[in-house]
Amino acid sequence: MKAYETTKIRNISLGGHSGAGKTTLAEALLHIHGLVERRGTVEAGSTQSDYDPQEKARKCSIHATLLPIEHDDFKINILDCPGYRDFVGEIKNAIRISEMCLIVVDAESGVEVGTEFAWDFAREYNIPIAILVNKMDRERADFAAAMRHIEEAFDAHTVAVTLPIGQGANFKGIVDLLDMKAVYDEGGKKRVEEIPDDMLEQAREARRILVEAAAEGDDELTEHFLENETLTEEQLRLGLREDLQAGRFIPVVCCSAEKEIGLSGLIHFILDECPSPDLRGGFRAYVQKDDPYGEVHLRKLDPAAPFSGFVFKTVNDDYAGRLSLFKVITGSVTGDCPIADMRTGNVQKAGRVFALRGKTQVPVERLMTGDIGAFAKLQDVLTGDTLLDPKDAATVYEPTHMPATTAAVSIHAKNKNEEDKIALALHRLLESDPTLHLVRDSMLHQTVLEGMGDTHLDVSVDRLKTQARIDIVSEAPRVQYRETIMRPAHGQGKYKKQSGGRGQYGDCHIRMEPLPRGSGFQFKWAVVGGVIPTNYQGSVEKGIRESLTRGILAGYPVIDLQVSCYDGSYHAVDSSDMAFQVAASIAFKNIAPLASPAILEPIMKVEISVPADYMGDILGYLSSHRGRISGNEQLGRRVSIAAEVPQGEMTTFSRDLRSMTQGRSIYSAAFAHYEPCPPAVQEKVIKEARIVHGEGEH
Ligand SMILES: Nc1nc2c(ncn2[C@@H]2O[C@H](COP(=O)(O)OP(=O)(O)O)[C@@H](O)[C@H]2O)c(=O)[nH]1
Ligand SMILES: [Mg+2]
Repeated sequence: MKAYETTKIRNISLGGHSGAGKTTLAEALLHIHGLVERRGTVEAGSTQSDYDPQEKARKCSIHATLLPIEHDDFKINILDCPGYRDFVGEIKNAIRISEMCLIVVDAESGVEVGTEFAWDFAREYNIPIAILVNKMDRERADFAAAMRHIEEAFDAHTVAVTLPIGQGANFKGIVDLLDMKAVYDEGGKKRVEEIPDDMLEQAREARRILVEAAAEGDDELTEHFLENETLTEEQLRLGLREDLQAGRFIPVVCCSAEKEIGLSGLIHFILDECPSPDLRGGFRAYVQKDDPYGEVHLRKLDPAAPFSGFVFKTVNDDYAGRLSLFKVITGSVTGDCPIADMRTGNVQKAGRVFALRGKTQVPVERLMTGDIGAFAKLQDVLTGDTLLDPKDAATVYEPTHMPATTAAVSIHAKNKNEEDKIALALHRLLESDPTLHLVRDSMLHQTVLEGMGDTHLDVSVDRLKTQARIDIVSEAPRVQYRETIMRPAHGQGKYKKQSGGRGQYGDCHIRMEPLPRGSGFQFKWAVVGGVIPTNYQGSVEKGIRESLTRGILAGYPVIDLQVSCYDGSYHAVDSSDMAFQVAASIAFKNIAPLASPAILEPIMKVEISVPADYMGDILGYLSSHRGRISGNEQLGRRVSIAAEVPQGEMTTFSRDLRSMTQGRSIYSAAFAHYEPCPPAVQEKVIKEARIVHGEGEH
């Protein structure tokens, strides 16, 4: 593939709800450009975009896939995104590096949850939004209704750029309002005609609205429009592009991806109105001063500057090896360039640079500013990294913001001897997915994988199984309970052994007292008159601390208490560090049961955002899961509910919430504090702990 100048590049992300037809559209665009001989389908798992075995099996997109198309003198980089919020890592990065997010909407269903978050992600990074109403061939397709729906849902001003000729089974083509022609796509051949008579009036009115909208944002254009009641073609294009970039209105086009109707109108719109990368405001980079990760500015996409790039995706599998997908932010790059990674400080030769089309590696001479491609086998490069020409070592691009994890699963090898095979596969998995986090919980003998939802974790565990080639068991993680005492108690612990040779002697009296929540542990040395020499203070404390980790009732760490040692005795010859440690732990074992030990459960602070209609269901669910509502707030059509919920009640939270709200919920959960649990829960925890610890100690 030849090198494309920045002004000839268009980067489009396809966002929107799962099932809206993004992948089908991408495939259709490849097809009409002769890039696939036979068009694949999502159902058969034969598209260029959904090439991953899991995408084929699940019949939906999991990855953002790069699919470049060459059209006339232009290169259009399509980024086909998944539609499920679980894959937010892929979606956000792809939208962020594009210059326009084309949100695909199903002509029958209108705005759905996936439409909403694609919108939010694009807005967060100031990426221009356009809407494509797809499936115009469907029986109940209604272009005007879809436009109204979008206006209402987003309180946005929409303007049609193409109009459908016929709807449903009669959908034959589109009116391209940019040049006022009727365009019929037939088997990849486009036929341009005059607008049919019965649509002329409607088309003129739509064109008038389009021109008026284009004239609005710019004084010079407004003036010209008021004088002449129209704009020149050049002014129209300029005005529309500026409006699109400023978000003043949302252009809407229509098509049937399945029937390949309306695609040339879409391409015309992309080439004319989507900003080329040099027209973008810039790419978020840290200002390099005292705090190198503080303030952020927009760095212009400047072809004259030395090379810099942003890694938005890492592929790490047996088939492709390691690929770092990146966007060129400044300058240009070839395989001969030395590359510095700003996170590690490593400098290495780029090696191979290519464009990717799905999984196919397409050789390129050079990637210019704004273009998107991949490096093969760069060492230690991760998603979010900044790659630079070492001469320009002063830029770090800001990694894309990701939401907090909302789901967790504990994993282990079915066969205990294969545990180390998981480790390597896990490492590769975590490297390729910045939205996955690993928590090793040695106390509860569990490895916990945290992610963006149950589907995300499902997919990740499946990948792990394939890569490690072993059987992996995944289950709800065990809850991190704690223990404490509810009232003071005191008593003695004595360790004495005198059977031949040197003996052992330690003796201490301790008092245990509860402390307020959040205090942790305090040790106090209150021995007077040297009944225990102070050099054994550390030994007593150590013995107590060790006992705390072993728990009282169920083996969970004991917190929020003070232990003081106030009396005891020693033996000049037999006393030792060891003997006092043992004596202290004996004391703890004797006294703790007298101090009303109790189990503490972690309470999570949860924030849930759902469409207002679901509020009643959510409140009901929370109260049946021992949740306490601390507030709710109406924000547009959604409500945000704040609550405190015991973590033990949240094992199926993500799944339940999704099914209650048809996936329209977003939530975050973070640890807040510990609280004693109700007696019934305490009993259950103690019973379960016997099983766990019996297993763990084997
Ligand atoms: N009738 C009709 N079906 C379509 C159209 N576009 C996509 N589909 C179907 O909608 C389903 C979901 O499409 P897909 O491309 O996977 O959607 P994505 O999740 O947005 O990528 C598939 O069964 C497609 O065949 C269209 O224009 N018309
Ligand atoms: Mg898809």
